[in-house]
Amino acid sequence: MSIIKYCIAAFATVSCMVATAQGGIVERECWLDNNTAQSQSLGASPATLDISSLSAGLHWFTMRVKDDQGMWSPTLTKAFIINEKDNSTATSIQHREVWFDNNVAERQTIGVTPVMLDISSLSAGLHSLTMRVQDDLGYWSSSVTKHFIIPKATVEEDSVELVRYCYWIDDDVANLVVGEFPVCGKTVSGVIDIELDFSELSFGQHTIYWIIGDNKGVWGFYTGEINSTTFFNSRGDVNMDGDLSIGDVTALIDYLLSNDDTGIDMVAADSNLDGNVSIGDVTCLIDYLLGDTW
Ligand SMILES: [Ca+2]
Ligand SMILES: [Ca+2]
Repeated sequence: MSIIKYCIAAFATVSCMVATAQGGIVERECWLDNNTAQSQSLGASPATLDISSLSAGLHWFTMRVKDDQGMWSPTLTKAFIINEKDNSTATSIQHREVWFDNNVAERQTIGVTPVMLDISSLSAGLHSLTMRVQDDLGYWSSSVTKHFIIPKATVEEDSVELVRYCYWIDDDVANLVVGEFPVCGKTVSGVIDIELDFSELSFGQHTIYWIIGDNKGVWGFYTGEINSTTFFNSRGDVNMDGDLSIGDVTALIDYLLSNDDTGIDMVAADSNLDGNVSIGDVTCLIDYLLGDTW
């Protein structure tokens, strides 16, 4: 219902703008789900609209106004979703799963935290770790993903310590990111846990480049080379078909209504990167499809 209130508020804004420009609004009408045959007249805003007969799912609200010159405004359409009633009474976590590098097929069941994960088989480079939990009603949580880098070398000079890193994506060297290691030392073997900012990265294939800096002020000391890893940013590819389309919006809405994640990439579904899969991700996905930017 709050979406409707938002639509009405937008309607009030449009009404005000038109009224200012043209001298007054004399008629207002709206309709649902592109059904112009059943358009309804509205009173002056704020107005209320009865949506009690609508089923759960995605719906569309469209409105327009007419000024005292007889001119109709352009229509304004907003999407909204009516959820199934949530009768959840979950009380505890029953299962926990993790997987590396979006490889959901090889996910592992883990026990109560803290747990140790074997990463000895992972190659040097960029990796991701994703986790989710299931409650006692059988519902899975949204997945949470962290990225990390496994370095590939050690240094031999005793007085040198590796203290910092920098990385950039594709050819965007101008916006490279520099940070310091949480733990410094002669070697950085193991995992470097770094918060990588992919929030504005477009859908598709990218390459991340990184170098390591030592306490002598030298970058790339230990190998003298720039490291790189090519990866695919699948953010928003909810149905996992390798493309970003309206089909992903549909798949996301189906998941929100059914809570069935079969065939759903829960990591990619969190398109607004807030750690949850919700209606907000639908909006974010539609905005990206329309504007080609996150
Ligand atoms: Ca897709
Ligand atoms: Ca989200």
